[in-house]
Amino acid sequence: MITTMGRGHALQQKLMAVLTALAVFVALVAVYAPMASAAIDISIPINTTVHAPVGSSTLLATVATGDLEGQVCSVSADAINQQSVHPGNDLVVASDDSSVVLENVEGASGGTVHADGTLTLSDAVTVTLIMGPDHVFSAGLTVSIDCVPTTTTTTTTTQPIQESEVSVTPGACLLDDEGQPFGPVDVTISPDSSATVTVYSDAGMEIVVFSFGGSGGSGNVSSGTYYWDAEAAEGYTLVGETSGEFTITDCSEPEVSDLGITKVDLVDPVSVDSDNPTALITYEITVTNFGPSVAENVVVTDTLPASLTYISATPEAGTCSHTAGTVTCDLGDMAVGAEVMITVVVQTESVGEVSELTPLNEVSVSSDTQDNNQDNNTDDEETNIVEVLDTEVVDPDVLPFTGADDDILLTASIVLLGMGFGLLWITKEEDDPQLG
Ligand SMILES: [Ca+2]
Ligand SMILES: [Ca+2]
Ligand SMILES: [Ca+2]
Repeated sequence: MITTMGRGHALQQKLMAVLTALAVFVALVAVYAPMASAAIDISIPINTTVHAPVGSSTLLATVATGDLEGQVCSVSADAINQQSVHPGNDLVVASDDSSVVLENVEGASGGTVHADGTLTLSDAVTVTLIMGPDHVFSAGLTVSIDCVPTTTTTTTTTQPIQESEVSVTPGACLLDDEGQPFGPVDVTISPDSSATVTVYSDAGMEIVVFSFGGSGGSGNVSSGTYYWDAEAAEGYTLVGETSGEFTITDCSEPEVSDLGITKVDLVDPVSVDSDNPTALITYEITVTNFGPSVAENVVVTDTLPASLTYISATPEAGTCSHTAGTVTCDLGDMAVGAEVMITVVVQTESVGEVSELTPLNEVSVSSDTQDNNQDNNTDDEETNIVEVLDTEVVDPDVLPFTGADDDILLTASIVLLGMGFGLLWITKEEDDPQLG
């Protein structure tokens, strides 16, 4: 009996020790109670001795979860044994219906038992001993729980922000069956369903014309100016253009532009002579687009008269070519107000062959864009050619001077006179018989 009573007394002392440990534990709970929803470490010191049947459960500790209630924790639990060795004693760390088991926590003195798991937190976490074959638990150990809440961070940490890109592409103006202008508009959203693109007819009032989600789509709008913006879906951020504007031009009225052309010569007149039998003439041709629209595919044609020989044609923009006395220059598109100069150099005929003393050089301009003012689409230029003769000036009132010397003339006259008399003398003797 004494022994039994002694054992009973000892048991009572141990129970007191457990209660004391629990009191310390409760005090610690107050210290470690969750202060925020971030990760929390719970350290549960257990310094108690339990005698119980094999397989029985003994609650060792209860920890209030406070603000963490309802969270799903990723749990990492460790039990560090500091005292006796009693194989087979397990500790169950549990909350709600979930638990993590630390097996054989007294398997070795100074040993550490580790377990990972997930706890769905109720209002408390409990630590329960499952007694092993020694019937005794007398550990001085610490159970630490590293609880990382997963509920609130699921969407923000496991789904990185993805990129989304949109494009809005208006097509060229078309005419419907009734001749009304409209334009197709293509909207693409990549990846699918990652943004919403809205097209407005008026940016200030945001009068919505159409709106596309998904992968986008196509719509038709009448001629005019439109605005669009894009809003990324949740979990996406927009890259590239996020807003913009576009215009569908009115193609029911043809585009018009007034082109003008002028041609001038740099030197007039030009002269040729035997020393310089030909001369060069330089023309400057200027093309201007007076608007109101862009002039497309502007072409200049310079028709040289037969008396002028092509040397060169140099445009400020575009290209020029020459075939059989016709210079053709392709100037491309010309913006409103644009001006392009072409320098054309030609050669006159050779002196003595000059047939056109005032050749007329004509030039014209045209384009694919309608020009309602044709009066300024052609110009010409006359250039006087002066042929300087190399002969002396002759006065018809003055005889030509031969340059002969007076004395020579006199001598020649005397000689001729003497020869005349000589001939007369010979003739007379042949005719007079008395003398013969
Ligand atoms: Ca014109
Ligand atoms: Ca002219
Ligand atoms: Ca002239």
